[in-house]
Amino acid sequence: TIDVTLPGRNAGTGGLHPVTLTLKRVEELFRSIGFEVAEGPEIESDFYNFTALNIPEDHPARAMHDTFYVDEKHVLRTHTSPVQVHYMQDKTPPLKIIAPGRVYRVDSDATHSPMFHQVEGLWVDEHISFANLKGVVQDFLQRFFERDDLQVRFRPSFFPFTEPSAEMDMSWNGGWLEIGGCGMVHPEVFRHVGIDSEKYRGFAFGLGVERLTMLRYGVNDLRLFFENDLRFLKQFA
Ligand code: TYR
Repeated sequence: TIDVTLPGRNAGTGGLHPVTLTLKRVEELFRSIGFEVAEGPEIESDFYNFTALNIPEDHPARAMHDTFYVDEKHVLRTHTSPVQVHYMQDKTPPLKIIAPGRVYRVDSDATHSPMFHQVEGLWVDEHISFANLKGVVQDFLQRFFERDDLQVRFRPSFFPFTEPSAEMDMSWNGGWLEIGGCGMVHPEVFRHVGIDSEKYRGFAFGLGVERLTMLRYGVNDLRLFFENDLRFLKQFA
């Protein structure tokens, strides 16, 4: 017989993965200052992942990327920067986007995973300068970590698709931590997508999403995000 008066069993509700929580927060913060969210494919042609970003065949920067090849002409994207290329091909400036998503590299240890997430940023308009880049990144990080005193530091660096290029550090526990790369969009990238580099300039940046998540929640091993251990995941739900 069935006792219809018995209380029902609890249906277990799921929770969101900490990386998903970070992505949602990043999108919300950038949306609030006028950025749109763009997406691109995870399997890219060589052209979008490299060539259009001013990384021609035989360029040493290709070796740095530890690329997973799908076939001779296609790769698992090694960064979210190819979304810049798709977006600039499809639209006309002004452009103001972030592009969050999965990226892949042949790499695996406590601080590297073969699949991880980046958020790309791109703002192209007639009078965009490096000062805008600094302002946007600092404002974002201060709001993301809810710390008005958070400082950002830009160190000269090199990326083929930006000139000048910089690495971004933020102040953390009395020291500095690297959180991504950035720079002013290289004229050669504009040329590949048919944007007039005499008229327009832009900045771009790429941030590591797992990195932001580890800092925000005090997680010290990247692998925890991908082991699907409920004892770990339940702490964020
Ligand atoms: N794509 C670079 C990487 O994955 C990060 C980056 C992104 C650097 C945009 C500069 C830039 O403008 O290492």
